[in-house]
Amino acid sequence: MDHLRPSSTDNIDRVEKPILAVLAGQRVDPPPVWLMRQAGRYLPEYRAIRSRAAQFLDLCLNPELATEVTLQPIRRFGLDAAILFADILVVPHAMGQPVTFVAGEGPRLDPLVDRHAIDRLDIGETARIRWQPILQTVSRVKAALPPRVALIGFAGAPWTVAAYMVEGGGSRDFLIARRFARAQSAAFAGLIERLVAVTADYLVDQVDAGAEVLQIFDSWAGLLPEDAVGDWVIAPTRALVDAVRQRRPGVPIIGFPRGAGWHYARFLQETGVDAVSLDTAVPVEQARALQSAAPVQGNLDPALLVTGGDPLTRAVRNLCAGLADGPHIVNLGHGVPQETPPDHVASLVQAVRSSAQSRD
Ligand code: 1CP
Repeated sequence: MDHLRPSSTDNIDRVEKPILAVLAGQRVDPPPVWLMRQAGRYLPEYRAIRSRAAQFLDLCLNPELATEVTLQPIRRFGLDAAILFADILVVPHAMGQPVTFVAGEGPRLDPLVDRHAIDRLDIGETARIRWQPILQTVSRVKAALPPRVALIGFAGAPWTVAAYMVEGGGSRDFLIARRFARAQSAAFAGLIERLVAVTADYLVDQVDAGAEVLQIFDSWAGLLPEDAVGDWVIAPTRALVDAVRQRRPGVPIIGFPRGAGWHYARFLQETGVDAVSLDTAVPVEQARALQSAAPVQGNLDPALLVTGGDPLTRAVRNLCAGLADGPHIVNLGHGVPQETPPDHVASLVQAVRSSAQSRD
């Protein structure tokens, strides 16, 4: 299998950073590890910093504090990647849609109700100015990271961000957004098109500031049936990947179409992402099949991280053994739960590092 061979174009960075080696198609043993939502409320040092910003977005837009919380899990656990501390809802904020985070309830946005509201959104330079502080965070983190640790930039995928923008906040089923996409499909297509353009600018700016890998979070891909997955998940992600590649070729892009189930293989094939992040529900056989086409990331059950102990250690060993024949980055199937005892993250990392496969 071609992708398992080290490529002759590997540069020094790739040799030094295990995650970049995996994303270039190499098998690394033991595999590199980082966790979605590795910074956050489960860490006491995060809570101490969080209390210094009134609004959650103020924290995201404060380069000094955001740099500190990005680095906290790296210092504590020695993970292989840092992920920029920000939020997918920075993009609606940059487009001029008011976004607030209500304690204990999650995000609130002034919902987009029709085509006029969508036409009024800021794109281009006006939006770019609003995310400048995030880029300062990226460069500060980059300068502070140990040489083996890669810096991951990210954005929400057009569908997931559009869902929050139309719904006006989080939801279990995003019925308002799904109904809007069906009933006003031309207006919704206009929103998606703007999000592709703005998100491409945002990701390119992150690369220029120092991001070495990009991840696109499509947290609500799993709510859609086949036709809508094609229209709102796959086509816009492909357009986004193409736009970023055209401008900054060579930066690996990880797609995370959470809940995509049967559509994972099609997503990988049609979007052109370099790697896929797998949610908890993907069986190991399917993960291995995907792995023959591209590196995979995932997919431990976040509940095991709360549980800890033998069940966690065993699951880590099984995962590492199950995906040891190809390129694999260890991660969760979704974010670190707030209830996680920090020591359990340390145990997870320890279990990964002691998982090297004996191959006789
Ligand atoms: O202090 C707090 O309580 C705020 C909680 C919090 C945090 C720590 C939010 C609000 N966002 C974040 C950071 C965040 N969000 C990161 C930082 C980097 C890291 O992983 O350590 C990232 C990558 C995100 C991405 C994000 N935000 C997603 C995609 C991933 C996923 O979890 O599915 C989504 C859907 C959001 C929206 C969002 N932001 C915050 C919350 C509570 C939510 C979910 C809202 C909901 O739907 O109910």
